[in-house]
Amino acid sequence: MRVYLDNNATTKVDEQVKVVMDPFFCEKYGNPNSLHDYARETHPALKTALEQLYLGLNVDKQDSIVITSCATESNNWILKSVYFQDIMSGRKDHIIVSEVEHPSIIATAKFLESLGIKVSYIPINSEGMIEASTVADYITPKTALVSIMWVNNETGAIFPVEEIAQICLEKGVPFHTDAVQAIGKVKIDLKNNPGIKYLTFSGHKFHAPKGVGGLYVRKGYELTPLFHGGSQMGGYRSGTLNVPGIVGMGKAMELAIDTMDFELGDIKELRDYLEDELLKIEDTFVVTPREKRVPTTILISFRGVEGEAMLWDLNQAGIGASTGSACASEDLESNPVMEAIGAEADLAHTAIRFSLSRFTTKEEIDYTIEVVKKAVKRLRGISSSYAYMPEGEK
Ligand code: C6P
Repeated sequence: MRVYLDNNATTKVDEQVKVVMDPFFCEKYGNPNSLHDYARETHPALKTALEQLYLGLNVDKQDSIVITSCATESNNWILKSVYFQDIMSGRKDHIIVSEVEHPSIIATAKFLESLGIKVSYIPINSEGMIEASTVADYITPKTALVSIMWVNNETGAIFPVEEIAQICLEKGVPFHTDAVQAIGKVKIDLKNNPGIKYLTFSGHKFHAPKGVGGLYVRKGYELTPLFHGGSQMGGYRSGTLNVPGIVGMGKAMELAIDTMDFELGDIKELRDYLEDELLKIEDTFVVTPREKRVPTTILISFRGVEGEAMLWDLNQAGIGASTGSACASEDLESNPVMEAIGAEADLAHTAIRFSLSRFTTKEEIDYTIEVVKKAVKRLRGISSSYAYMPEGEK
């Protein structure tokens, strides 16, 4: 049996998404910016896709959604744009991010730090959560941007983004949120959250293909153009449009929103069942309480079991999971969220992330439970550190 439980890394393209994309490869392949019918026949589908994106995020018509290639691009862009606009001019000198943002925010913030700007990294508490009031303490008159993710990709923790956005609004500081893991899992309503000035999303996290994402920009909030050389995306991001990708992402957004309540109930049931069964294994821990997480994710630690060793056993049995963010999976470092909450080093190395989707089945979860139980037993049996651990700590 093969079981895919790494949906926070990427998702399978929904068949319904593939169907709407298909005509734009070999039939309607014109460049939308050309002046003939090949071009014009792409326009209705592009218009529909943008409408689907606007509707999905409840975006005001006056605001913009700029299509990008992925969330890494959108996140880099917004931070560097703020640098060009507000920091190089000398008006501001400071940005705020959380210490558990995705590497595309953390590494960009560190790069900007190397150029001389001040960066504050907001800590998480012992449950892996950010407290909105903490953010207020870090804001200064020189703060150019606050950027906090909506849902953490490692734990699934839902951060109090609407509250943080309101604080930023009151203090007059632009707020950006990386909503990559929130689409289709949390209700997003940009019309009614005026504090959110920028928002990042990525198609492949909600059953659209890889290679297409977006950056929402509220009216009146400027962006420095990313690519110069053409008129696409209002001149902000030149380059021929990825028509099939955009069309697919629009459809995927529509499906994610239309089916959200219904599907999340089903997924939650499966996730809770998996979590309950795995927590029956002794010395097993989950950091963030369920009610503070999206219903698709579990980050779980089995004391005495190296995360990478567990992944190996799971993979041998046909199960795809992860030790955390796919972008950091090759460095064999401990899980950054576990580190940030101050977990002991040996526990931080044991975290495994299971992330479900609308395609996960009960049979797959039953099989996963069986495989994990066997793997924990086997790996603890050969773990010298677990064998010598005092009974009280086992
Ligand atoms: N996180 C994970 O395994 P791209 O691939 O560039 O569209 O997405 C980057 C990204 C940005 N923000 C968040 C919160 C994310 O989760 C991701 C992707 C994957 O957790 C791959 S590293």
